[in-house]
Amino acid sequence: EGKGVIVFKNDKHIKKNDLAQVLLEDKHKSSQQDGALNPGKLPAGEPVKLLNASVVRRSAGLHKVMALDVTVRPRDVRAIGQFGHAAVVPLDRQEESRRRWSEGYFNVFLSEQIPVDRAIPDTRPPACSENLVHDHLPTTSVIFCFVDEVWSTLLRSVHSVLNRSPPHLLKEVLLVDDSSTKDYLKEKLDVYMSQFPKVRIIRLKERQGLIRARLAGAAEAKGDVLTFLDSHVECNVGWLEPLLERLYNDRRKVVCPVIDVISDKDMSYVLVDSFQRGIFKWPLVFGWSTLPEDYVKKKHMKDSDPIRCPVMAGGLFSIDKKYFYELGAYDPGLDVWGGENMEISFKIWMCGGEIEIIPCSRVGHIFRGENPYQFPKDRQKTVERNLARVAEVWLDEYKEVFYGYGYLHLLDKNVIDVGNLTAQIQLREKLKCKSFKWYLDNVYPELEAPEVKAEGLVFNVGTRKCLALNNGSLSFEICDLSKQSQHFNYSWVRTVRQNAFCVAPLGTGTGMTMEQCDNTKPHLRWLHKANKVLPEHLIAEVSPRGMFQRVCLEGGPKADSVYLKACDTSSPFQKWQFTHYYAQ
Ligand code: LR7
Ligand code: MN
Repeated sequence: EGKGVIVFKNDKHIKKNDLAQVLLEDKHKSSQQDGALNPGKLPAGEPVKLLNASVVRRSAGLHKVMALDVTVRPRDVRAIGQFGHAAVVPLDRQEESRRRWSEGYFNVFLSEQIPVDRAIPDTRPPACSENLVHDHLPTTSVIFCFVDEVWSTLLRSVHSVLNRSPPHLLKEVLLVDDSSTKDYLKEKLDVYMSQFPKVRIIRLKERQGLIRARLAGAAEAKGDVLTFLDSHVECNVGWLEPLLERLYNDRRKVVCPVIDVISDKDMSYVLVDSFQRGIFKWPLVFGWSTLPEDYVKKKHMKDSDPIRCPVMAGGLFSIDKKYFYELGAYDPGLDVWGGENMEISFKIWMCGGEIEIIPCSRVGHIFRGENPYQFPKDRQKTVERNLARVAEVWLDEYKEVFYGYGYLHLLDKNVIDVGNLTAQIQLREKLKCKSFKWYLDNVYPELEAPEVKAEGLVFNVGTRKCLALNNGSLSFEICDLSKQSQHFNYSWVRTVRQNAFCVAPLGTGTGMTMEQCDNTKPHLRWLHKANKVLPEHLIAEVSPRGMFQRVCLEGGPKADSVYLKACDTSSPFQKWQFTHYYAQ
């Protein structure tokens, strides 16, 4: 008929025209195979429409995931990149393909050659097509935020949603244009998308960054659930229902598809290993990690079972819209890109929710080496500032671990201004969220997160005596573990402290004093690179009369005194060791 066909893989098929009445029956008969279908010939370049299909539900019940895929039998089987295969640049176009790489930091040339609605391999674990879902699932608004996205990948992203989402569950597709500069994303995009009634374009007058762009999209969304996607993805067969099913059963679950890989070089669609979960390492660096084999065995996990994630990657997830707002959405003070995945992950877990990857839901994403758009301010400074906001609001005493791993400079008040955090801190109180320690103990116990770098007695190699704090002044005593006055911490922010007081250098040749600890004061920081085997210096940076100098803490060979002196690598009186050292 020159139109598309909806293929309900396994058991159901419906010929459609533009206003199909899709009748969902309670039980589908497995005898009705899709083998009898003829997808018909479609005019090249014209996407299959699946819109305006109204749904009549005969009764409540359970049905199999509709593996709705008009691309199971694609229009042009000979097109390059079809079926998710690797595409090859012809010899005479290689120069062009190289030249155009930086338009998107992936193979833009090839992306343009492959069909916008190509078929991709069904990468779901086999059990997924047998899983049952409810009829009355919530609807979703799919939100794509983009800035200067490549035309072909933006289109492919939208087509994959339109073609592979059950129409009755897809409320709308919102395209939030974060003030793109490219001409083709203006009128040309409006015209193209006007053929799809479900697609709406929201234009931001000023560049907001992806975080506030998502907030703008969410504010316009009419669906029950918000589904955020990056603008260079391909949703796979049956991707949506398993996500919505999980939320339907528990609205405090926030669910992510498995993120398959679309190669930036040849655009092939590649499935990723099973049992991957989202984690972070210090200082809040996102990564993937395979669940330990014995954990999988102990829990009798199948490759189709949901996987609990300490943090999400950030770009692809579904969340109940009301719940998103109950959680205070994103911190709107986060700028442009980065850190928002940490913020929302900590918020979800610490305030009563859960994050899961649903292996039956698969979405491919082009991973690229660089951002193809400009950052309004310096990229690194933007990300650092976002992370510092997250650390200040959510990490409690563990924020020192974050700063200690390479972000000490952020503590300096005049280096960055993290902005006002009052609203975020109040939100955390209002929601009665649990502590970061609770999160570490319960959600992510595998993370090494000692609160301090070292602690215990501070032993001096030359004198074989230990530091002690008596009546507010530092002295030197025979080591005695039972004396609390001899216990110090070497913190992640490099202070040597006992309770609220920190050892402060006075200057070369002079003694030491104790000062109220204040992480923003660089003069309280000591460099100390020892471990449980090797004692090392305690180095302070002082600037008497404006002259910057590195000096070392020395234990007096004669009197029981400690003082600062020019560093001497051979002097045992300048070598110190704490009783315990933790992961560096
Ligand atoms: O200023 C901007 N405005 C935007 O609208 C910057 C970006 N964007 C859009 C952009 O066009 C894209 O669609 O936001 C989306 C994400 O930007 P990417 O694709 O440049 O980000 P990414 O894939 O490199 O980075 C990941 O981390 C980001 C941190 O802020 C976001 O959370 C991304 O959504 C996230 N992507 C994923 O989770 C996909 C899997 C990557 C992994 C691991
Ligand atoms: Mn991306």
